[in-house]
Amino acid sequence: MKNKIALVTGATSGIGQACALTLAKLGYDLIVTGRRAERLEEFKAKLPQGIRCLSLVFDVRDREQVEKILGNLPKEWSEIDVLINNAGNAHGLDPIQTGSISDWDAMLDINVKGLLYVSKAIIPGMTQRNSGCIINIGSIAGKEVYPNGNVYCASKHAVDALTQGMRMDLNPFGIKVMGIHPGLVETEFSLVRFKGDAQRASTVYQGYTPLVAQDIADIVAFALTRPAHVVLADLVVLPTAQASAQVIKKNILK
Ligand code: NDP
Ligand code: 8X3
Repeated sequence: MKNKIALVTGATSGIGQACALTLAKLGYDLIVTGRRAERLEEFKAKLPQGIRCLSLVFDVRDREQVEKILGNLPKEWSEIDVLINNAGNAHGLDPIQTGSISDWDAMLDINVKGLLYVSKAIIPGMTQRNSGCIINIGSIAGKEVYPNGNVYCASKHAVDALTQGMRMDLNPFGIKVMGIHPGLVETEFSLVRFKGDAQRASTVYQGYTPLVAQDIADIVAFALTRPAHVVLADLVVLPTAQASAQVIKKNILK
């Protein structure tokens, strides 16, 4: 019997890569995507034997590319069972009055429109087959707003709304739609947010134990191994030290 197929966007690092590897260990064949081709090649070398992997290099912002690549998958890769919409980032952490429009464009184009473009390419196959599962990686920033988080929070609130909307519209087709909303996870996320400033990025995770990407991957694996009649619809996952977007119990180093 052939393996199920999972497509994971943003599998070049962090949560996406951990999810992809964990799904491979569960026996899924993988389609992994991202802009950094070499990272995807390195990733393939980590896969268990017998797992097939197709890597696709594109920017989720590029609607034409998304349609061309995902609309013309080789036949043996065309029946996608699981879509993990993970690709995304924050760009900047600035008050609305001084924020950069190109950062705003990046967050809305990647986190919201990119997720829509990918979903639009994959959902028709799922509705035709009356089966499938979509997991959208949202954020605590999609449940709360915090100072200077303005547009990133708006983009993740949009992901939350789209997750709920997808669940309703895809309900007649028996397609599971799940929203997983992490709090602070130590990945390349803050490095991207602070434009390569490693010093500033590392301070985000100091003084407490943040989540790691594998914590989210374990939850994705749990969600995907529930029986057919169970959907883990909406889940906020925080490090124990975090009570809300801004309430974090930190050890003050003297
Ligand atoms: P990383 O920066 O480690 O990973 C981001 C991934 O998204 C990379 O694989 C990157 O690939 C991909 N990506 C970014 N922009 C694009 C693009 N334009 N086109 C295609 N792929 C893109 O961060 P995380 O793993 O932490 O983030 C993954 C998701 O989790 C994001 O949606 C993020 O918002 C969310 N999240 C993260 C939290 C955290 O604290 N880390 C908490 C809550 C949610 P490449 O650069 O190769 O294109
Ligand atoms: C990432 C977590 O708190 O930086 O979505 O917004 S946070």
